[in-house]
Amino acid sequence: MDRKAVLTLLAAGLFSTGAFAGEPLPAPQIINVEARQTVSLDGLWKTIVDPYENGYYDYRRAPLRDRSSYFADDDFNSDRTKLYEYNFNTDRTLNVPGDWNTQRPELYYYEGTVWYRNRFPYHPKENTRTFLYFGAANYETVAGLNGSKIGRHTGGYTPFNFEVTGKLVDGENSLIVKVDNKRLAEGVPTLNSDWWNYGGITRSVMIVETPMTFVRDYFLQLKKGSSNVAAGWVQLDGEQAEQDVTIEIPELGLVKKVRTDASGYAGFEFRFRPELWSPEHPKLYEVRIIAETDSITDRIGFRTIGTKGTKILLNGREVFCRGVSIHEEKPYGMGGRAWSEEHARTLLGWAKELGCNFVRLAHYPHNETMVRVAEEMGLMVWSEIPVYWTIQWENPQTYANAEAQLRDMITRDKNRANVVVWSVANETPHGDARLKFLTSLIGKARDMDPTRLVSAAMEKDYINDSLITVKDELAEYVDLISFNEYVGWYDGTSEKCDRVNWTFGIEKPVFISEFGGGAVYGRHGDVNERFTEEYMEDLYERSIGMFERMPGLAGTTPWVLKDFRSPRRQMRDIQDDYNRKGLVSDQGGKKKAFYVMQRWYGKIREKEAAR
Ligand code: GCB
Repeated sequence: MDRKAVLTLLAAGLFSTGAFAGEPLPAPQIINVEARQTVSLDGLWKTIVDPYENGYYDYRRAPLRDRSSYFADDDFNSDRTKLYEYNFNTDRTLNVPGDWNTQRPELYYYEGTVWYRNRFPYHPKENTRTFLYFGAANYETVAGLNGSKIGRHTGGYTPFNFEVTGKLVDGENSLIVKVDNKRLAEGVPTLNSDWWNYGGITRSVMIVETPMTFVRDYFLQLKKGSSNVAAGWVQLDGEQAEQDVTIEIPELGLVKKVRTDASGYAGFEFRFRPELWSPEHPKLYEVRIIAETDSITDRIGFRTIGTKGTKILLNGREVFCRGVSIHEEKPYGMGGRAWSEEHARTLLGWAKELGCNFVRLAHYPHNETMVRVAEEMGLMVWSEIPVYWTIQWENPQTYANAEAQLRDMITRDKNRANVVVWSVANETPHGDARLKFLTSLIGKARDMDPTRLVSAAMEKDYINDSLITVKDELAEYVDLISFNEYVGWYDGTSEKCDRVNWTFGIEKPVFISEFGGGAVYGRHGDVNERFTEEYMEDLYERSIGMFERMPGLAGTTPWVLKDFRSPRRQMRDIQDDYNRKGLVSDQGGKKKAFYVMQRWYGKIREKEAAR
């Protein structure tokens, strides 16, 4: 079956991207939900740990009917003559949002199904549509409401919403969510990665209430190449598709009127003179989108991003991306997936302290708060999907899954001025099937959003012992020659940085998406001894020396801001399940290399200011 046929089936909900089939797919994503009328379902949920999926399949492994499955949310106490082998009421709780691995010691390595239940009161309102919105749940989710399944979603890091209009009852409602984080060969990411496979409902859950026809989505950014023309569109959802819609930016006295068509869509362009968003001046404007039946407010910034030769241009001026890579993990040894504003402010605060104007949010879309806080703090963002290492390049379902994650990432964050790079992959192996897969994703990203740069973290290749390049065929299709470098850690020892040189065949900005090495905070020793702060410090110093000889270098995002959990890192007393390449330890201690990087970024900033 070709890709188009699969996508058609997917769109029709007839094809499963994951382990489950038959349940409806989510409704199109509603953006900017925080600005809407919502009912939070966060808090303590009852849970059942179900490694054999007893609540979903019968003993012949056939899916159970809803009324016999755990979606029924039966209450043993209501009829003790009936045979039940589960009871949410007497089982234990987990916090939502939150990964399960760090909430209960026996779930530390757990990969499988956990059932979540929330019984909550609700009073349906007249003329109101309701959606059940998940910020994210890792990896495969099936949700059921008041005894019946309502839908399924695949992918651990993007938001999804099911329409539940007419399905919420007046009074107590039962919401059951089956979350399964089993790694899958055909999954995105696939079986192996270098981060913890945190399972669970890892981001907030809410009921979103909207008018019968509402503003589901909109795009408003500067038109590519222009600093005084905005281009965008609005998309209404509902029966009253044709409406007058006004876009207002009160601070600029701007009012633009459009009329949506029979599909609820209207494109627009207008001239204006906004103050531009930049790391030094992260200006955001209140924007109102007012339809006849609905209105929504956002805070939006305007800036241009582009490249010219080997330079990255922000608002038409050359900028060096002083970045750092970040995993979405809580700071200060709290453990687990980060999700709150406080987590975001701490992690991004460290990036600011390092001297950053840029962060690479690796290796999957982070929570929306992270992106919004970064925008407010003046940090440009590289955002990526978990197409990592060895995805099944030939599998059309894997492609459809990756593309859906890309679509949902772009849908959610396309109005954020700080997002400047969409990245489609990390360290993927050369080959025809992979090239086809990734160029299709690049095409999709450019179709959805022509205003930003598109890239992927590639790998380096040796021309000879002392000359390195990037030979990846993908370099032709992306805007940046970005690659993970690692001379002196996976490739020789630190001194090698002094001996090698770089050359690039294509004239594009060079971007080091990763480099670095590991050290245990407070572990001291000889510069040649791995895992000491001295080795790491020396490696950073020599890497910087090498970067200063690198033609066309336009940015770096060292690996990584903070030590993060990974089951690949097994050496006791040194790694203890942590990747130790953090500039900051898991407990928040700054390693010597942090200050090396901080000094270098300080120098670059001074040079730029003097220009
Ligand atoms: C890489 C990967 C990153 C790993 C890192 C490492 O190249 O992109 O996910 O964590 O190396 O520490 O090995």
